[in-house]
Amino acid sequence: RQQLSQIAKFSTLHTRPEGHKYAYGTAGFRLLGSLLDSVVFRVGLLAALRSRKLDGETIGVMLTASHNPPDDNGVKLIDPQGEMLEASWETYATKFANAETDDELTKEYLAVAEALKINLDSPSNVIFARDTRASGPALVAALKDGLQAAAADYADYRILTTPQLHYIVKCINTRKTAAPYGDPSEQGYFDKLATAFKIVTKGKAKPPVVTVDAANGVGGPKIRELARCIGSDYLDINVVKDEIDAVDRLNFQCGADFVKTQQKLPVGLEPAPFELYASLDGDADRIVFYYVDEANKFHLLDGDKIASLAAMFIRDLIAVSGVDLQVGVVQTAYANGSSSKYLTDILKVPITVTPTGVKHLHHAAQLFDVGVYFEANGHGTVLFSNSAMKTLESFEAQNPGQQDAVTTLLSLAALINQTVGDALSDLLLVIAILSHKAWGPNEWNLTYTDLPNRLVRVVVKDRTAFKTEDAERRLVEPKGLQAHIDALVKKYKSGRSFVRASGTEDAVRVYAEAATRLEADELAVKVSDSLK
Ligand code: 16G
Ligand code: ZN
Repeated sequence: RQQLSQIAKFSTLHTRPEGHKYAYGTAGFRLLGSLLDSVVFRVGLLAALRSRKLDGETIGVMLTASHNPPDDNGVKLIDPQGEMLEASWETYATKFANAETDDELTKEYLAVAEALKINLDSPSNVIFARDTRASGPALVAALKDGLQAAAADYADYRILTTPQLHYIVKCINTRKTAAPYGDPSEQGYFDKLATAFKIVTKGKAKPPVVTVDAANGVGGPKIRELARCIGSDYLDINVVKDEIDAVDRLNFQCGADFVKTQQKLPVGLEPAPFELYASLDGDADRIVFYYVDEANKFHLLDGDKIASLAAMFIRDLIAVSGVDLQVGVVQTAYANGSSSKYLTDILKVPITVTPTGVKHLHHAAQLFDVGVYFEANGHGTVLFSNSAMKTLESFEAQNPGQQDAVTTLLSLAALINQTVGDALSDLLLVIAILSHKAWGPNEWNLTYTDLPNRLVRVVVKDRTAFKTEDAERRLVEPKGLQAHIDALVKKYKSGRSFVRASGTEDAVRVYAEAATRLEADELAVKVSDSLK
């Protein structure tokens, strides 16, 4: 058929480098940009099929390698409601990428179409965008070839943050429904956030000034644009590390991943005491906050602190409004023990713990009326269920206080990008809450004190030998190891430790926390030693 011969023809322009094994993981395909040409072409084919399978709903393709070094790049698919690609399709992605020859590739394409009863003549719609990496334009060309070969209709949204593309995908697919998500354009995104932010903060204390480190990535220009839409009367923001043209500075000694893993300031930043700072990652889907005190000591406000702040605020609004809704929080085993204790004992908010990885947290959060989820690394969002939205929209307030709380909750639902963690939206959420409370970063930090903790990467012979249960908190295999860890943990006040195989690197990770820095370090070392 014509499509198959087109695929075979175009594929000769995007040959697969020999000897490389590709795998579609939690972050899609991610590796050196120079090794991705054939992969991105083939992802174009798969995106076309995915859209056909879903009756022509629009699928997104994002080209980014997030917090990775500048020479890396990556590609991932976005499903119609702005979620991550359905897990069963990850296998097809991996198969396509690894097909040895053009012929094998067309066979795989046909096999998927047949297995899933996809009509190859049906409509197919795909949109895509990229971050600021130098390898981006060439990969866009490869992607277009794939989409053209598979006869898909496509639109190029050029340079966007990852969450902006998730938002636009959802807007397009909900355009004709009873609950359209928004205008499917970048301007629509800015306007939606700006309007919601102004309603939420109206009449409240002037928000704290915030300085944002944009990791020299796509977030820099976007945040400026967003701030311009909001206006300086409502938001006082400085953007630093926004040299997107200096391509080798992307994520270099700055950005959310650097700040979180090194537990220190971006290099070159000279902070004023008790002022609020934030760092984004390279595609602006993660954010962490921090400040220094009068002794110039660094204090990190990570994903756990954001989740706790958001849960507290939403819980209080629900209480004031009198609506019958339950807010819950989803965490992973990496959440600091103090945050879990604060949520459970002080806020009395239920917690679900899931394995690491955004999709697990996202799904668990969907089970609450209002589900707050954040990984400690700063990726997260808040989900309002459909029924919660209906409850809020139809609620008849008995007094102005109730009305105010309901209006704020509804505006929060618009302010928050509910498709995926979004650094820009999360930034506005945090600032809005601080403005309501008339808090600075120090007051926020004082809600609870993190337990000292240590994360160690241990290279082992075979990481697949490490099997876990109970949301990765306990080892089932190697046999006997968990009992040994339990015995070690018992010796430390507020001790907790777990071991899991990394999903992104060939190593296992050991996490330990305890009452003091010394003890947390010692526990981490002892558990690590027991793995060898
Ligand atoms: C992936 C996950 C991230 C998780 C990290 C853990 C997504 C989109 N990304 O990057 O959420 O924190 O893996 O890495 O799910 P690890 O398995 O190497 O510890
Ligand atoms: Zn990212």
